[in-house]
Amino acid sequence: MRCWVPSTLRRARDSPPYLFCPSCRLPLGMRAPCGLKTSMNPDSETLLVATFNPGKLREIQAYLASLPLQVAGLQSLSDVRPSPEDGDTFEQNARQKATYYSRFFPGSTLADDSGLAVDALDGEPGTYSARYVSPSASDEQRCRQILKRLENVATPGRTARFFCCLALARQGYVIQVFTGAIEGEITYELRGANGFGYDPIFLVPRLNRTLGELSAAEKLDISHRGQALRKMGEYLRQESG
Ligand code: ITT
Repeated sequence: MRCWVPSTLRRARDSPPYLFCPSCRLPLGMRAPCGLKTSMNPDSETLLVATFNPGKLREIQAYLASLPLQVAGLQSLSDVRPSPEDGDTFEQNARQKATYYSRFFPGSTLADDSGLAVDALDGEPGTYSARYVSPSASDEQRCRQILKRLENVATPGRTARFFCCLALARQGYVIQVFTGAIEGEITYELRGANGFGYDPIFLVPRLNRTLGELSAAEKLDISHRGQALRKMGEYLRQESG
């Protein structure tokens, strides 16, 4: 099997004393396809997934499990305050978060900014999706508020889409961004207990199921985040080639 280590990750270890697995040539400390796992300090070979949202984290981790990377969460950065997030677009916010956290982490940093845009609400909640209703509101309260505001809107007018922008950064610089979007409709009631956020009110018309009624794998296959993650995976593969 051909080993690959994204050159975006490789750059930081151009200088010694980095050691490589004698079998697959991956830098020691990575989860190597050859099966050899070492305990060398993995920090510079680890991808930091910079999100406080457990739902996002689960989905990103599920995808990253297929890549030869070690993954760290924000809990590995002690005493770092949350990133500011005051951009006007998903891309600006993703770049801002990735840049900010990457200054505190020796490896690469991945940030996700995403949200729901409802056409009948002029694109709301958009970049305010996580703070909609109030910062302390529950996912269910946010979903119910959307349903309430669409009370008088019939189905052709209930179109909506999820956006996701992923930004990959290193030492304060964005390396690349990846985007994904999925079209759907807002339901009339909450349906399904899977996923997170607005999934129970987001209907995928061709499946006649909400994202909350899909399994994690089914959602990842079609979702805004799944699309962006696959673009990132492809980019990392090409970079390593
Ligand atoms: P981080 O900034 O720490 O990553 P956050 O939840 O604050 O976490 P965002 O600012 O990107 O992240 O807000 C995204 C919100 O959009 C999220 O809280 C959900 O309410 C919603 N959202 C994003 N992706 C979603 C998905 O796949 N399914 C359902 N809701 C989603």
